[in-house]
Amino acid sequence: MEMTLRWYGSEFDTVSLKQIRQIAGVTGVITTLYDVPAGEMWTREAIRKMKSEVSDAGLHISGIESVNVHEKIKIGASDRDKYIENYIKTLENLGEEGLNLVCYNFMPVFDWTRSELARSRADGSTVLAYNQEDIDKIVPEKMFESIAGDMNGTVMPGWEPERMERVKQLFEMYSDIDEEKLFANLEYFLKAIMPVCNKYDIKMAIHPDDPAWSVFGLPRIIINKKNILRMMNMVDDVHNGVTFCSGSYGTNRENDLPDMIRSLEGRIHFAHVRNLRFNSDTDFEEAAHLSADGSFDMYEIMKALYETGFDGPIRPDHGRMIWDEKAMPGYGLYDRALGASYLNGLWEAIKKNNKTI
Ligand SMILES: [Mn+2]
Repeated sequence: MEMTLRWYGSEFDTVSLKQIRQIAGVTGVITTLYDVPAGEMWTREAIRKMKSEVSDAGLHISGIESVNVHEKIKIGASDRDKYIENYIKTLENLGEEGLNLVCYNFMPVFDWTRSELARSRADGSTVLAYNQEDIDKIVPEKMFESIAGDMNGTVMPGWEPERMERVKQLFEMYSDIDEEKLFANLEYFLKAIMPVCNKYDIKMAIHPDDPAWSVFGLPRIIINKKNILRMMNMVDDVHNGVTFCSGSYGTNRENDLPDMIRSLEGRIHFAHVRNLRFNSDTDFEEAAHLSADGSFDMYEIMKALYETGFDGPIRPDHGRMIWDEKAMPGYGLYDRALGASYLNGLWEAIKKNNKTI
């Protein structure tokens, strides 16, 4: 296991590499070329520049999150091959540069959905939150406007203004796409990229849908154990793997997180570990990483990862906004640093316990 932090690049992130370097036990970053639109090829020059900036700061790139999949690939449009070709070239360039972990998602239109980006908690911190009744009142095309005021002046991943301008059109594109079609389009995409993944040993790690159910009537497939195992069997190659995100799978309380981890042994290449606090079945907020602050048993999650031999990068996922920090919601320095330290502590204890048995 390697502890990492997500970093959006010096142009976009409020957190610096220097700060990340000072979190004990964090040795790598998970990053991306944030300004390259989905569907365009990543050049070797741009990848090399990103790599050297990170290594100059005494860190290294542990994985890419994300190389976004163009909507035409997800809907299976007649011109999807052109976008898949660009994706393959991007993977080839990443492979040539020695980067071989790629997180991506296959969620229609919205990367993730929350009803609030800055809900106040009793201790004065703010967190991202989800309330189904509030979401049901939102018109999708107005989603961006409804949350824009809480972004602290940052650009939110998955909520780029260009994308939001096209929301209506995107919804129309998905009008005849159901879960089966989405599965078929994912299979087509995976089969097309597996040869380059095998050549460069690139581990693809699909991120679950967040929340893990259909939102605004759009199909969602990466939501539970049954579906993720279906996907693993559909293209049975170790390079077709998973980003295990506890906070996303955990939105559905029927998902038994440690059991899911055990059922995916060998196929989890990357882990996002965070906690949620449920206030009711239809309302949750992103808690501190500590088990006691939320609804998950973080020890059992880390233990399942340990016991299945997980050896990829982990990152504390979203954190609370604390100590008056102004940052991209969920991606401040302070609470993620606390999360990394806590998860490292759990891991050390589990590891040492295992040795004495
Ligand atoms: Mn995640």
